[in-house]
Amino acid sequence: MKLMIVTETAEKIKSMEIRGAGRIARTAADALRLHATALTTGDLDTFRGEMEAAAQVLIATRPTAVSLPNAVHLVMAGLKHETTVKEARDGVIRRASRFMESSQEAVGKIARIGARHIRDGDVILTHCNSEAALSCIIEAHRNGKNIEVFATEVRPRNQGLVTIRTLNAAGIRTNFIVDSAVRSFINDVDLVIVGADAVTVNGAVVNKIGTSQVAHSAHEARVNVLVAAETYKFAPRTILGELISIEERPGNEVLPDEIAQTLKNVTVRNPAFDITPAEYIDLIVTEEGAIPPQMAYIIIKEYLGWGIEEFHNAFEINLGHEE
Ligand code: RI2
Repeated sequence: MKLMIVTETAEKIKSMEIRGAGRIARTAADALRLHATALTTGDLDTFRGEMEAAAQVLIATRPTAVSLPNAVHLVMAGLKHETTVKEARDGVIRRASRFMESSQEAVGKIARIGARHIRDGDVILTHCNSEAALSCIIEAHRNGKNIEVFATEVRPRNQGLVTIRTLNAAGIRTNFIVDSAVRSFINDVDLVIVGADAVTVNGAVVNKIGTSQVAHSAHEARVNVLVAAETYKFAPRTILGELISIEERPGNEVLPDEIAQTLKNVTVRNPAFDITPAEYIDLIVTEEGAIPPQMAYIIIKEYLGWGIEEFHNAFEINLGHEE
């Protein structure tokens, strides 16, 4: 009963009713805030245990967007030092509220910084539906720049529809294309702008499946690729060489079960994300400024507070003496 808000939120994240790396993170933080508010126990250990269980349920929903565990850890940080239930509850509420607010502010800052990299007359291509990426495009349009957009369809979940509705409402001239048409139009494009679900320490960007093909085409055509990503999308554990796991979603998102069942030799594969190497990315725009992808470690260390030495201490890793 007490976990209701958490399980409901988790279901909505899993089914993608709530989607987009930033929104997933804010919604998870909010669910923890509401959960802490609803917990009636007077026992600190029970409170901590209930919060930890809720955090695990939320983190387990989707494996790729690092914004989710980063947000959950931010909200839960401090819980082990708080000494009464009231202090712990107030702490969770304060940290969750601060995260939700700063996450929303970050998108506004990214919009202002990203818009500076868009020139009057630019034709921009975007893939999937990223609040951070669209905010840059809309800000440039608001600044009076005459821009035009190519937006992909984004099979199989069609997030491109959300993108074109937003661009249309903003009054931006938009071309809607199927995913496989990117290379046919790339020579008409001046700049690619996409979002991110995760950024690794070596500057690789994990984003909606197809992003690496878009970036590859752009690289071949010498079109710049800009990634709009809040700092909480950077993945601290990649410092340890940990890989980002790529979510594979049900095959029936791609091919209806009635058809798939008649094709006994066919397996439908449906990875939701892919990885674009740093060499295909020109700039990552964060709320702290625009950086080349090779500087990702600075964001992880300076803004998320995770340096290699923290990992060294936290996990007692004897660097250089690993088996
Ligand atoms: P914002 C989305 O994932 C897309 O891959 C998008 O580029 C990324 O999150 C970032 O979105 P999904 O939830 O946080 O649609 O910029 O699988 O909105």
